[in-house]
Amino acid sequence: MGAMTSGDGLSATSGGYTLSSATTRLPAAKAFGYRFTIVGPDGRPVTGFAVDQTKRLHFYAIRSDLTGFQHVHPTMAADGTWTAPLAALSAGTWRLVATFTPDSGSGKDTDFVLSRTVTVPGRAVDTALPAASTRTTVDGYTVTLTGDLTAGMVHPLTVTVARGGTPVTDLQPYLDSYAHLTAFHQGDGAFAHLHPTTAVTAGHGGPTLSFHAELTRPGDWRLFLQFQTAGTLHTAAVTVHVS
Ligand SMILES: [Cu+2]
Repeated sequence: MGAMTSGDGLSATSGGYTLSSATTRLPAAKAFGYRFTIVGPDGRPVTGFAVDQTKRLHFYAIRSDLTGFQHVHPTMAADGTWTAPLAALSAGTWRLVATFTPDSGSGKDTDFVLSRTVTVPGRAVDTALPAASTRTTVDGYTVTLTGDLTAGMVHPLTVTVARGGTPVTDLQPYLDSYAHLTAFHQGDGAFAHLHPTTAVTAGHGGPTLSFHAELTRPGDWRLFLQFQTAGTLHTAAVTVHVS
């Protein structure tokens, strides 16, 4: 993780680096390997990336209505061509987001967030964004958020996980953390990765996890909290309002 951030996930180019792909349409309802390169300031595909949260590149897919969240880890060929293994997408417009930190060149130590949009053909049906809440459930787990969020400032955000009213303490490490938290802004799809401040010190964690939340814009954001128990990954989604 670098000291600076370049891009808010709304542009394919930032700071001289470009998320480049020949693909603008993806097939409907069918798994797809999305191929792309990260082109550096010298015009060539970047092949050297620093590891952040155990991966050299993190990749997300989100539909324009903030449904359909996917978080995958593409593989890179020697020439710098990445392939992201996307599960089937529904018809509509999708934003594909790559986050990475070059390990050399002018972008060394900078966290980049670049994106492109793709179209999936067919009749697109939008889902209304659920109302803002401090609580959501997934797979029998209740996730509760605590923290006041103001745009453009860093705020502590605390997440508590319970099951059947009992605090959960068997969270397994996932990507060097007990939970992975990302957020997308309603309307423009701006991206934020919320960095965990709870260190992984044991084979199991919970029930309380702390994050640094820095959400750049006011409005509603859809948060996706990913955590693992007994080898299974859970993804909880909740809408939060940022003033
Ligand atoms: Cu990732």
